[in-house]
Amino acid sequence: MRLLPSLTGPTADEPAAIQVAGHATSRAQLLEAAGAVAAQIAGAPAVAVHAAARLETVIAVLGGMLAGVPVVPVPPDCGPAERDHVLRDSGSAALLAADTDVWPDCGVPVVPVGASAHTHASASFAGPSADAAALILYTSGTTGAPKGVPITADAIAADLDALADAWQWTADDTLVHGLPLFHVHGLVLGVLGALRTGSRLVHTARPTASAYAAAATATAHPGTLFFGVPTVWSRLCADPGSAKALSTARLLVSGSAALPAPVFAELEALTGHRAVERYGMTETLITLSTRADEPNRKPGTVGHPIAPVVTRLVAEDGSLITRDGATVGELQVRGATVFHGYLGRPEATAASFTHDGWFRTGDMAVIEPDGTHRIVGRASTDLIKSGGYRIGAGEVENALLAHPAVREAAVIGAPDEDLGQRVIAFVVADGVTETELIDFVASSLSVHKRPRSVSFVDALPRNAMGKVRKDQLRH
Ligand code: MCA
Ligand code: AMP
Repeated sequence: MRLLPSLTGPTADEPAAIQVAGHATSRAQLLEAAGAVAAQIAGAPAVAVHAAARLETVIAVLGGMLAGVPVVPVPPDCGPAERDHVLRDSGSAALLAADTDVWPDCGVPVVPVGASAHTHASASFAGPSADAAALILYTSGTTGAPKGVPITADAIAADLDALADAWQWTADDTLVHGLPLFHVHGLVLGVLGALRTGSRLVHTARPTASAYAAAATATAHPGTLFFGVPTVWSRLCADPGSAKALSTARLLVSGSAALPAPVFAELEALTGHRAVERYGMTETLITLSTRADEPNRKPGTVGHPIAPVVTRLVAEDGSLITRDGATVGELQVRGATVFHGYLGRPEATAASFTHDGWFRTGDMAVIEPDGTHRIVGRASTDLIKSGGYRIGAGEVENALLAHPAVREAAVIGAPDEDLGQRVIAFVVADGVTETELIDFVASSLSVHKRPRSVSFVDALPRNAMGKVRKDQLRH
């Protein structure tokens, strides 16, 4: 497949080149198993994948891509409300899963995926065409249900090649991470990145400190390149014995949320590494990064735009902000890694691009005179980042309002040492407990979207127009 040349490249037969949650395979066997999947789904308009952290998920994603069918990874812990929305909205004709008993009521046929399937069919599939959607990833907005983001093979290739250059990422690396396989970080960078560069992959199932330490000290092919969200790095620092094991690594890379400066410093003290920090979005892939060949990487900076991308800062009145290292503006980006629009949402697409074609990230940033970028926060408080997950306040509010005891609901992100932000809810409700409401959200959406606390109030603070004053909500 053009996007993933390492599947048939010189090291394709290396046993155990790809390891996920303790199960190992060669790239050649991965391709064989993916070919068996592709043969079953060829011609489908889109196919969903039950994206558990297991080898079969990688096979299913590759199978869809091999067949040129857009792949829609679905969080394995998501409840019926979120799952049914994603399946319906994406037009998925089938669900690929290791376990056929999963989601028997999901409304589409479940196609089993096996790791040991053999077929010679893979050679007859060309893979995704360069400008068609290879993946459709669902991501939260400030209101409503998650939106589909179609991502082309061209955008993925451009992003991965630029990151390989920035991070000096080669086939000699062993990439280690344990991030979820339904977002850009874990799936595009963490799986397709390894398969494009030809590096080995060790996916640890969960991104725990002990699992990262074990991969760093493995006798065969110890990890050289480690990925994590800031919560992963701060939890690693809380376990100094494990953290020290990563001192033999080549590069630690942080992203998906801001890496706090004290965590950057602690990580350096324990491992000797100044982490590379990079910034991106589902809609744009990774657009900014510090570099491996820039040893004095500073905390709080996300470097320069990667090669296929340009950026600008824009003030509220639409004027351009000069790169003075002080003035904050909205970061806008354009280039080969940026998507072309949300699936079936022309209004949302129109709102997210400027009239002259720049994508409005909604993130506020500062650019130093030398072009170094710093992200200072988000324009809207209704998009919450918790443990690196993007969570829309509106989606959680709607889930709470679906409970018969809840009359009003407001959700915000509160600062949190461990998660960056934690989802907290304020409700007007009778005859229901905090735990019942948390469980209700956890079982209708993905578990990570659940409020960590629910406060019962007599009324929500509102302005004269009736809009909730979220600035007046305090935990
Ligand atoms: C707790 N659990 C519950 C409940 N309470 N389950 C059901 N109902 C409840 N009420 C259980 C869960 O089942 C699960 O159990 C466990 O609690 C999860 O705990 P939680 O505190 O939610 O999470 P965590 O395990 O501590 O997770 C921290 C984490 C995670 C590992 C850092 O947040 C994570 O993986 N984040 C990565 C997000 C990411 O990849 N984002 C990238 C987006 P059990 O353990 O048994 O399963 S892409 C992006 O942002 C861009 C492009 C970029 O720049 O990268
Ligand atoms: P998602 O669409 O889940 O990929 O989330 C994208 C959002 O994550 C961005 O709009 C930022 O708010 C945030 N983000 C990603 N990387 C960073 C970073 N290095 N620093 C600060 N925020 C980040």
